[in-house]
Amino acid sequence: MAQVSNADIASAFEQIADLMEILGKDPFRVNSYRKVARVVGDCPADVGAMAQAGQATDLPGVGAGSAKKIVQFVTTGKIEVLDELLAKVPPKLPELLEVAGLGPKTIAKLWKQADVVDKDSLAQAIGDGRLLSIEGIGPKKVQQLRKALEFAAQAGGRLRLDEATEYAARLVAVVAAIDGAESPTAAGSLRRGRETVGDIDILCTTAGRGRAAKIIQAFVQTKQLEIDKVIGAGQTKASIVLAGGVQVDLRVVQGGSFGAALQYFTGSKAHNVRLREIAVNKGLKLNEYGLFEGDRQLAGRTEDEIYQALALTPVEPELREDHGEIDAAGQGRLPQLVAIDDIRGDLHMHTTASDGLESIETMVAACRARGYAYMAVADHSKSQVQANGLDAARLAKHHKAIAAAASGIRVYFSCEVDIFKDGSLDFDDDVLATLDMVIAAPHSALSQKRHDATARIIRAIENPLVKVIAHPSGRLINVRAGMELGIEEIAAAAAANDVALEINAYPLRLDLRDTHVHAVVEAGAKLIINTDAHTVGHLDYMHYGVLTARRGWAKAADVVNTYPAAKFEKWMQR
Ligand code: DGT
Ligand code: CA
Ligand code: CA
Repeated sequence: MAQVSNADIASAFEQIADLMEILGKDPFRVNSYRKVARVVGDCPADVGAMAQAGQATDLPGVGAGSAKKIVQFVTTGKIEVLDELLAKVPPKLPELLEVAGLGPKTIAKLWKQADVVDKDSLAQAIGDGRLLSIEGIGPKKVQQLRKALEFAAQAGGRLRLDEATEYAARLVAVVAAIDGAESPTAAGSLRRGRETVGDIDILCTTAGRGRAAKIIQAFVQTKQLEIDKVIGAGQTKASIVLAGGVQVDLRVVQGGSFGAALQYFTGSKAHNVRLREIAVNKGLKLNEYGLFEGDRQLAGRTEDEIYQALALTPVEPELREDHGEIDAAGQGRLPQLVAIDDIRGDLHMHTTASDGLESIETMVAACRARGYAYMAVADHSKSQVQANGLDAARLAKHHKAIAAAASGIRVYFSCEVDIFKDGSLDFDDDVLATLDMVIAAPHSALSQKRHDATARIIRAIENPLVKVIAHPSGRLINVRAGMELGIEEIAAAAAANDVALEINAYPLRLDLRDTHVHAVVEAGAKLIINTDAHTVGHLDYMHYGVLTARRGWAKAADVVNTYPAAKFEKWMQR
C-alpha cells in the first residue's frame, strides 16, 4: 500500500480544484474540491485509512465521489481525474500557482492569451511587455508579478509568524504616527496567530470622513518604511509591497464600524461565511460596516457586540477557523483559553554545555527575572554531535553545575534525549534515572512515514522514565515538512502514560502544530509549552507557543507548565 499523508491528499484535491478553475469548469464543483482539501488537511485522523474503511464520508463536505478518489489515491498513488486534468494543460503550468497574486483565473488568461506556460515564460512575458495586451492586466499588475516571481523564487511565499509580527509592530507604529489615525491594529491571519501569514492586514479608525483618504496618502508616502511598490491607494484602502516582497493592506474605517471591520478582516474567510449565514437566517445583514436590520445598524462598534447580537459568545480570534467554534459559541461552551500570564515555567532550554549561547547562570537569571517559579535546563544528548551533545560523564558534571547555579527559582536538571528511529533513546535507563525530567525528542530520520513515525514516538512515550516528548514531528516551517504523525494514537498513549506533549514555541518549529494540539486536548492528554531557547532573547518566544495552544483550544488545565510549583513537581515525579 502506498503511504499517503493527509497533506498529500489535501494538495491533490487542491490541485484538482485549481486545474478545473484554470480550465473554466463549474465553480460549484471547484469549491467542493477545495472544501475537501481543507477538511482533509485539518483532520487529525489518517484520512487515507478512513477512506479504505469506508468512513471518509463521515467528514464534513466529503461525498462518495471524493471518498472514492481518496481510496484510489491511497491504493494506486494516483487520481484518475487529476491525471486527466493534468493532461489538458502544459506540464509546468501548475507551478504558476506558487506565484503570489496569480490565481487560476489569471493563469488561464496568461496561458490562452500570452502563451505563458511556466515561470520562465512568465518572466519572459513580463520582460517583453506581452502581458499588457491582456484584458485586465495593466503596468501595476505586471510590476507586482515581477516582484512576486522574485519572492516565490527565494521563499515559500508565506511569512513566518514571528517575522510577520515584527513587521506588524512597525506598521502599527507608522500608522499611529499619522495625523488623525486612531487605534491601529493588525487583523487577518496574523491576529489569528497562524504559523505563517500570506499578507499583513492593518486597520485603523478615523473620526472625520474626509480624513481617511489623507491617512491613506500619508501611509503610502511615508519615509518610515521601505516601500517597494504601491499596488493601490484609494479613499479608504491601500495595498503596498515592502522591500523584501511582503504585502500589506491598510484599511481606514469609521469608529462606529471598527468592530465590524476588525471582525471581517480578521477572518478567517470560512468563519466569516458561517457568521454571515447566521445573520441571514435571522433576517439580518452582516458586512465590514456592521450588522444591519434593513438600514439600521444593530452592532458594529466592537466585535463582541456583533457576536452577542447574533446570540453567540464572543469568539477569540485564534479560534476563528470554522473548526466548530460557532456551534460552541451558540451553546455557550467555548473554552477559557490558556493565556501567557498562566505560564509559570519554561522547561526546555540550552546552555553553552551543548549548543546554547549562554551560561547556566545567565539563563537562570533570565528566567528568574521573568517571574517564573521553575525552569529546566535541557541540553542535548550525545548523539547530537553537531550540537556538542553530552555523554554520561559530561552530563554528570553538568548536573552539579546546574545545582550550583540554581538560586531564587527551582531549576530542574533535564536533558533533551534523542529518540532514535526505532523509538529507543540515546541513554540507558540508569543515566536517564539521574535526571529530574527526561525530555525525549526526534532529530534524525525525519522523513519516516506516518506508521513508523507514530510507532517511534509511542515507544518513547511508553518508556516509564520519559516525561515529555519535545517537538514531536520535527518539522521546520518553510524548511522541511517533518514526520506526519498519527496524533490521535500518540495522544492516547501520552494520556495513558501521563507524558506531556510539547508545543515547541520556537517560531521556526511551532511543533506540535495547532491541529495536533486540538487532537491532544480532545484526547485529554497533557501539553507543555517550551521555548527551546538557545539565547536569553529566545525566552520571549513563549508567546508564540501560547498562540498555537490557543489555536488548538487548550485551556490552562491542559498545559502542565501552568501548574503552581508544588503541583508541577508532583506531576513530574509521578
Ligand atoms: P493570509 O493573508 O493568506 O495569511 O490569510 P488572511 O486570513 O489574512 O486572508 P486575507 O489577507 O486574504 O484577508 C483578510 C481577511 O479578510 C480574511 O481572513 C477574511 C476577510 N476576507 C477576505 N476575502 C473574503 C471573502 O471573500 N469573504 C469573506 N467573508 N471574508 C473575506
Ligand atoms: Ca492577510
Ligand atoms: Ca490581505
